[in-house]
Amino acid sequence: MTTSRFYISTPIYYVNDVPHIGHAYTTLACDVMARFKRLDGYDVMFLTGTDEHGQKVETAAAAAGLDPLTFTAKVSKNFRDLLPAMNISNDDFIRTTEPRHILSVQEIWRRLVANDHIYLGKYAGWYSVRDEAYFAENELVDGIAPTGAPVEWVEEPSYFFDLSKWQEPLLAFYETNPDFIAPNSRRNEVISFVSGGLRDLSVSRTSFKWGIPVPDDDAHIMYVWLDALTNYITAAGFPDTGGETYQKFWPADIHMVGKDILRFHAVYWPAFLMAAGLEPPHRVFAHGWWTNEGQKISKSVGNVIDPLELIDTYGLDQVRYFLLREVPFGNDGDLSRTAIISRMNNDLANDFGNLSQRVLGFIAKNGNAKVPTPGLFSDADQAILRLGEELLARTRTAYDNQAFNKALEGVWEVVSAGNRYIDEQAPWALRKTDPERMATVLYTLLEVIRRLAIVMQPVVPGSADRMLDQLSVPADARDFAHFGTNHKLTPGTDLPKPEPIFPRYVEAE
Ligand code: ME8
Repeated sequence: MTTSRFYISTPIYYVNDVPHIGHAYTTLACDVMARFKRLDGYDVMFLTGTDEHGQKVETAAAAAGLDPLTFTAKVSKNFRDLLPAMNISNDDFIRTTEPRHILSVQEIWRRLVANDHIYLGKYAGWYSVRDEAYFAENELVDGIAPTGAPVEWVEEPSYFFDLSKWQEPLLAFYETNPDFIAPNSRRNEVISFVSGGLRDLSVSRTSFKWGIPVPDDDAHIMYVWLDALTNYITAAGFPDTGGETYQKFWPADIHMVGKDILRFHAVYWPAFLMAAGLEPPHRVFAHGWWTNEGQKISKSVGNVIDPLELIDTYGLDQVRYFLLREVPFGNDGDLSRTAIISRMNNDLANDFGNLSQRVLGFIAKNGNAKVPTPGLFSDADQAILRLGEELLARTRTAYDNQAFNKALEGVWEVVSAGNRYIDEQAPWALRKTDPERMATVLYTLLEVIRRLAIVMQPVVPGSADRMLDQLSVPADARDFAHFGTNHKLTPGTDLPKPEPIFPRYVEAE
């Protein structure tokens, strides 16, 4: 049997600054997706990394008084260090200054030249260093880029990629691959942009040096987006297209990106790949942006959110849960203190945490600290067991659409049903009158909690693990192959002393 594979990537982050909530968010979404697929039996490759060339990084290095190599190594490390702090399970970390990547980008270039898609000309127009993007005169709004970034006039010899010829092939590609761009609203946006016509794209620069040299013409370095996008295929082993990794993992399943960089991924990238005779990825998913207490996040306002500080204040799994639960993935969202505390206290502490703590605490006190032995299951027991059983398939459908909030809403329906069930069945009242029935109710609840903890692993890996520890579920029985009734809890198994898993947020005095 061949295992299915799943390749997911984050954007590679510019090393001009420290990591912020935007970086943490994209990486987290990929992590949750990667963890889900691993638990579901896929062979997963999860890639993240840093984008280290271009004018923006060169300028940041100069401002820090460092040469670009020293500077990029230092800042790239900050991004790498964020990963364990957020419990990110990436399989690879790519830096665009690595030899494997330089080799790969130069090979892509050679193929574009060999296929006659690159020609030498002269660029004269506006450039935004902040966006690392070219803008036409008629795109400017009051003399600045539509993104709000300042632009500078650039006039220099440049190689061009014949993007104008790719309008029809791209539209045909979107048509035959309706799932390529998600969510759907973004797909329409891209189609309408491409339908409006495409201009050839300047793909080299001569006015600065920090980039990958154009093969056979050292006066030019490559445009940073051609360099950066190629990272996804470098990590899949390119140029060795016969290699095992390439054969297995390319084309990628999902490039996760912020909405601001969708055009590069959904227009330029498939055009470059098709022009080089390579397959485009399966899907580009554009997520929305966070505001901070209702305000746009920006360095000049000084309201940039440090993900490490957030984790310090509220806890890692709390932050992971909040970011994925609060807004439909793809929409913009607001990060507010009240909203985080409410999710933390209501959803995690009162609903989910309390369900497991009530049941495990009661068993520890009244059930010899063992998995109870159930009798016959009543209709009510069977109904809640069935809800738990159906949860995986429902969650899988949501994950297949990157609808993380929907997946979590589905989980919480079962959590609420569990809390209602325990109130209705009132095992504490059965302790004296009908201990056998009490055992059946508690066993039913433990089975529901086991299922909840298994499907929650991708979002709150640490907490779900602790919950499964408290249920004495062995480490090798926590993947989705062990979700079913065949792997239900064994009566008589010893249970450790339960500890609360999701603390309430208490305001400091
Ligand atoms: O764009 N909310 O790098 P970058 C959510 N190097 N996401 C946000 C955000 C916010 N407030 N602010 C920024 C680059 N982001 C390129 C990518 S890939 C081949 C090259 C997101 O460091 C933003 O949408 O600027 C983007 O996905 C990422 O954070 C920032 O990436």
